[in-house]
Amino acid sequence: MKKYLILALLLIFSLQNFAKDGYELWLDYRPIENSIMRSEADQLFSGIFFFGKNPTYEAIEKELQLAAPKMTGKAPVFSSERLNQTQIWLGTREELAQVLGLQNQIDIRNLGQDGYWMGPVVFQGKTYFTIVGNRPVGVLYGVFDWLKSLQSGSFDLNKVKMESPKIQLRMLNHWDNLDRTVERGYAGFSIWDWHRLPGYIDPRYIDYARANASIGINAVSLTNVNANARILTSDFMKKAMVLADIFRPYGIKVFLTARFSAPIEIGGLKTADPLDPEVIAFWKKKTDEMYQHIPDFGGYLVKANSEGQPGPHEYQRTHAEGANMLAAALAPHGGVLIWRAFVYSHEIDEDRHKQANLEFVPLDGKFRENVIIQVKNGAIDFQPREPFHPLFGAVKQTNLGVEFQITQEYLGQATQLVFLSPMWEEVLRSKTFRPTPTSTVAGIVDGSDSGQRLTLMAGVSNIGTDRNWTGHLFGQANWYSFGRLTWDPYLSSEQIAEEWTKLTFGQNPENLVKIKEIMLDSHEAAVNYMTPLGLHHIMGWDHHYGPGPWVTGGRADWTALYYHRADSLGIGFDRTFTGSKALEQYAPEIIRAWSDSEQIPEKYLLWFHHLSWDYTMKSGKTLWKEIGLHYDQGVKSARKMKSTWETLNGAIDPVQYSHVSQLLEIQVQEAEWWRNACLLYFQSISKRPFPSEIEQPEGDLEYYKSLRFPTAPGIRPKW
Ligand code: BDP
Repeated sequence: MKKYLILALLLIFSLQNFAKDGYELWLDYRPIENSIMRSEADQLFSGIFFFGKNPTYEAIEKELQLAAPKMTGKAPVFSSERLNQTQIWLGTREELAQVLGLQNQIDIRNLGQDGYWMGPVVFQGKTYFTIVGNRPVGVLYGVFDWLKSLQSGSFDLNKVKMESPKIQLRMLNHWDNLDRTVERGYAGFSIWDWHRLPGYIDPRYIDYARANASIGINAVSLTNVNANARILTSDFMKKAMVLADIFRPYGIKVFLTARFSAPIEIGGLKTADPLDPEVIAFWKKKTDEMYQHIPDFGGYLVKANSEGQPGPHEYQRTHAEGANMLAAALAPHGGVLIWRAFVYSHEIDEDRHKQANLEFVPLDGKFRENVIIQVKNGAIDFQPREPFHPLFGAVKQTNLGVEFQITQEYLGQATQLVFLSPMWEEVLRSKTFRPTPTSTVAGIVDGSDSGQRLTLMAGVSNIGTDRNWTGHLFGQANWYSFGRLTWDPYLSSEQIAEEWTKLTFGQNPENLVKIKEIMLDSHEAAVNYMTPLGLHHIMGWDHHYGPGPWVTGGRADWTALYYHRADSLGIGFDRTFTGSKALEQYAPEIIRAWSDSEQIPEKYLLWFHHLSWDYTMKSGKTLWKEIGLHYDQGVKSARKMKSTWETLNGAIDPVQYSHVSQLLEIQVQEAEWWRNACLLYFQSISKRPFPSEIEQPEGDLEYYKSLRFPTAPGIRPKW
């Protein structure tokens, strides 16, 4: 009888889980597959004791109430006394010590503000599974980790696990406008419903906070870096305050983007000069008011003197003078000023690659302690692949954070499956050779090589109002993986892919192998069919979606022709000493290796070298032929991703299957579009015969040039 009951219950759970529309993300708790683990969980959920009371523990309680019935079929039991009925102890070290003097058994003082310890603790002959943090949020992180281990089948009741994040500010940057459009957003509109705030609380806000906390994200900037000063008015502060209140129990701090000209636009002043006393007073007053609403306000994120945004240069002041003025207003409240190094101005007649270093290296040592410079992973702009940004390693006394783009602006937007973790891993592991011979980007960003105390990793969000949050189901993997890397920038993409796949699709080992393979091949595939061998910025210049290697004109002529420099003789951007000399901005070890076309990794070849179409590659083939083969390989890989996915038909949830399957069909077509358009164009310039191994493209160049990409709200650039 009992057996039938269990079977019936399991059936109900599986039906409940049937139509997966993606809303639950990786927190889609399901019946625990392993029966031993299920009974362990069952027992643990039957007696949960909190050593304290606070909003974070309430959030944990709610999470357990949600998870336990889905995982074991039973509601969790919260005990009011800590011994008899209790199986799990949850609390901070201090709370545990007060009551039981346990601090010697569990020493977590080295785990910092957000770390946690989890494992069995024996007390008076009975074992309690214990999750301890230095602060309640550590306990929350531990609980999420524990739930994930149950969900992915890796939980071990007897194992002790200690974790602490390597980066302090683990942050999402929303490029969300106040009218709810999202710059470079492809998953609907902004989830911030400014119109109905502060009165109406969309349940999504809470689910958003849960999802972020479950992967360690602890900071969010709510608004577009192309900022609107209205966000700093009292009305909007009240709205932002509601979000901050919702996020606080989940350990998430709110930041806002500050428009440098706000003193003029909302302050009625004639200037925004950072050294003007009235301007200084405006920002101080604004900031004080902000902290009255949001006592733990994180700080401001600023894009200044870039792509037409206002900044200190209008007043002949430096980035440091601008940043420090805002930082001084934040400092008494413990706030942080994040200043972006993405500075593009068409007034300068220099290789765009060089601008950030030219402007920021001379300011090294001039920024206040609570300023951090947020640097994109590469010097151009979130291209499918970029060598690491030369600012990493070039400054000694400036806090540097890294900015990645989770939204796939240049990587197929929301139609393509591109797992970005391998790209981020490549950047984080890049050797900078400065400040020490073994330094890496990760080591600079986490402070271990640079010694900086304030650390930051930011990711431009890919989240919108789409039911599944990210448009493409696999966009969720990028959000997940960004969060995991902010916690530990040394994690491997393979491990992250494995975790996410288990949480999203379950533990079937065959499915796991296939899905992981698709994910781990996807970035290289996209690079191949879009911009192989160091090519970059050859997309349609306004939408940034499909190919546009023929595009010229526009701002400062920073369009495709400027970047690929293809002519009848050759292709590539010479950034060596015979060209723009951008390579000079890296460490001598890199300059030496990369200025030699034979030594530079081929993946960066045309980023730094202009070479003859007939240049001999490592394979012995000509450059022109290799370009062709790479494009073709990209298409082949996309097709393989699709055919591998097709073998999952019937093996995974049908809704998930069909969603991805349809998008992969589009991805294959788009890969062909990129390959054909780029190769036909480059052939028209190089006048070389089409490599015989490559599929001959359908249609001619004029046909590809005539294709138009429909623009949707939110994807139009600002300028
Ligand atoms: C570029 C985007 C543009 C952003 C800019 C930025 O095309 O929409 O405003 O970056 O990072 O990638 O500020």
